[in-house]
Amino acid sequence: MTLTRKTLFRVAALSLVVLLLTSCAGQSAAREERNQEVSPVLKVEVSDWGWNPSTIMVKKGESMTLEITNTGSMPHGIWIPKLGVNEGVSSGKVIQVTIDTQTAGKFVIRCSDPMCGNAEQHADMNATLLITE
Ligand SMILES: [Cu+2]
Repeated sequence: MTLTRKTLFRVAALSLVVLLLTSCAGQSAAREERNQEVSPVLKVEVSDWGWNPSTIMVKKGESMTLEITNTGSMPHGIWIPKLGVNEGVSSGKVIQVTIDTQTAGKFVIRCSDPMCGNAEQHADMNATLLITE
């Protein structure tokens, strides 16, 4: 009797573990598929001393990856203070940055490299990220 109960308990516990593992695996696979479907990659050019496009729009909650090419002769980078984005990109290089779009609003994009030009040139490197409701 005791043995049977123990065995039953073990089988039940094992089933539960298997069930949990398979459902977790299923969920993460589904999540990956969704990300691949809706993650647009927007090509952005940073140069000496500006952004193209200078306005980027995305819907709140939609995933967005910026593929940033530095076509300038100086090192630049993307800095979005309010979103915690700060990544440099050397001249001639390409980086990808994923943007957190959970908060709607207007965010200033700046150059992350204060030494990319003189103070005026660097200060002019502004673009706008619009996350709409
Ligand atoms: Cu710069």
